[in-house]
Amino acid sequence: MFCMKKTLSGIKIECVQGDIASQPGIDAVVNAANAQLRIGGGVAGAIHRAAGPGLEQECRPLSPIRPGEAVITGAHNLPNTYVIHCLGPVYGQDRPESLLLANCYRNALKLAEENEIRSVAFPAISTGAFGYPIEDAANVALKTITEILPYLKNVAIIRFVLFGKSDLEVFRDTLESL
Ligand code: AR6
Repeated sequence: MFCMKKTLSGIKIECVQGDIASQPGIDAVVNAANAQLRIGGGVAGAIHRAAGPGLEQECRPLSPIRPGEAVITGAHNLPNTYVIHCLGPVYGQDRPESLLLANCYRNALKLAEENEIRSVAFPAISTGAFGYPIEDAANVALKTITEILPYLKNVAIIRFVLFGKSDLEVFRDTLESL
């Protein structure tokens, strides 16, 4: 099932095809959230459905969040310990998009470090309902985390979970080129 693994600065980067709501063995999964941190479509729908209504309850006092921001909660019925909720930029609307998308990855990894999290799984934030082109989003995601890797003390595994095969291929090719 694993499509690609690469170790950079001692940290394992993986790209896999799958469902972000079904990642046992990973400490924290990242939600491509909406500002209200409510159940939605795509990743947010899958995460909230699998986590159960307790997740929305825990999220309520933490919302709204702004593009690029991240907050952390428990994972409820998901097979993980934490959910890190990131609000990606709406492509063509929240500007500058690449900075706001990079902030999602930076802020998510900052929370992971603060909570002594060892493994994190990200979806391709903003590339669904928010319309961010997948090649550009893969570049931002992988370049941003590569810059941060040397500073990570707790996080040892970063997994990208891509829903579609073509999205996986884009992430894999981008990772290979780093
Ligand atoms: N696991 C992994 N990836 C998935 C899954 C899944 N279960 N489902 C979809 N994807 P999106 P956004 C892919 O729309 O663009 C929501 O309604 C999908 O193919 O989930 O940040 C929220 O409520 C795409 O490549 O997130 C917000 O309003 C990527 O994950 C809004 O959409 C992100 O798609 C957030 O939009």
